[in-house]
Amino acid sequence: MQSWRAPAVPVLPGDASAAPLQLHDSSSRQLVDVVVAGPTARLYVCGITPYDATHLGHAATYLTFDTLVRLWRDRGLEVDYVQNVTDIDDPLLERAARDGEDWVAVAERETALFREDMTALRALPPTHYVGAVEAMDEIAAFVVRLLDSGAAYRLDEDVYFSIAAAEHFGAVSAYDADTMLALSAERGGDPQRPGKKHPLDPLLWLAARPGEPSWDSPLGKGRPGWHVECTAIALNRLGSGFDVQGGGSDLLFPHHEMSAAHGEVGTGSWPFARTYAHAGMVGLSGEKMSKSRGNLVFVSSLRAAGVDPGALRLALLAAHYRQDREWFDSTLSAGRDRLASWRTAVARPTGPSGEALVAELRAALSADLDTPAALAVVDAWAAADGEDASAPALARDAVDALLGVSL
Ligand code: 5CA
Ligand code: ZN
Repeated sequence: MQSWRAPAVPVLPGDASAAPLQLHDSSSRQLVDVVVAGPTARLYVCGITPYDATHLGHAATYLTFDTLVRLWRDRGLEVDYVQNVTDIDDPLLERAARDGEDWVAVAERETALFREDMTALRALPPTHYVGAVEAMDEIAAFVVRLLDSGAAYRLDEDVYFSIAAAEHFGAVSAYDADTMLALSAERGGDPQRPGKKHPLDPLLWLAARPGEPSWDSPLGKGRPGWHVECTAIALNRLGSGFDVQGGGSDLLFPHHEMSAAHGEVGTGSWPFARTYAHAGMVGLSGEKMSKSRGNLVFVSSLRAAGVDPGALRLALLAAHYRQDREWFDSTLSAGRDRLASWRTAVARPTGPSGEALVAELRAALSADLDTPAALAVVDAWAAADGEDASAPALARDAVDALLGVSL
């Protein structure tokens, strides 16, 4: 799939690797040093299911991983960044049927809008942007591999994965059995379906249903389950043991647990990802912002209303990514105020040391992407006086390179 246009990223002076880059790893439930072997960091971020426009929760999650990409780039690393688009799945078909639209048209329109939103927010594009439909053959081939290995089984014409076949099943989320069962039912699983070997076993291939799209494959006509989509797309581009898998916290189980289990069985190697990073949920009026609840604030609506994407970006970065949080009108106005005050500050002829600002920004962001601390560093710089004539230009570059905001 076509990705989107990359914004220019200024190169900053000084030692970008003074502090180790730390992330909270959901699997070990602790902060870990993210140590990249070699010149290229490998990142997989779960992409959208394009049945509706990008809301602020999505945007917050993608900007979290954009911050990580920017930090890696600042450290002189190349980033091999893969993001998928779940452009065939039940929610998409349901929405298209509800609105009397063609599901392909819905997916194309909403994916195009997502690209526009990401471009406006200055998110760095993935190196591989891959739709499930275009990856159909490789996903089916991966399911065949799982069947051949004995880790998958037929139920009627469908194919399921046997979680019992994955030695490390449960290690990604570290959830207990009851939690797993509850989340499976809530998040697209079918623990009640009779005939499965284990209630948690996830669908790998759904045989063609009347009136639904399906694709020819060695498995028969059908379409893939959700988790194996990400497994195949990730492994075929990044290989096993890539550096970070990212997404919102609602993906930890079952999605990331199952993707990792498929990967383990399909490749015989573990871990699938070395670190699992999850962003908290953004809510509105006390509820998770979600399409099914209908309490959405869309990036595109705010853009259409004339909101500066830089203000929106600063509003979204103002809380720590792991914090579940609420969106208020005041969140946006604080972002707007901050953007205005930073713009005023970089328009000054001189300011406090630019080198110190860069070092402090790097330190804050390297500590588990602490964007609130990073914003406070720039606030303090903007509020103080100084004699450094190169500082305003350097501050502008640093805010651009590390926070993605054009001042
Ligand atoms: N296509 C799958 C991933 S393979 C999917 O979950 N799509 S999605 O459109 O539902 O979500 C896209 C990303 O946004 C996921 O990482 C998800 O965890 C995140 N997300 C969804 N809702 C919120 C929210 N309210 N707050 C923060 N992140 C969210
Ligand atoms: Zn995914």
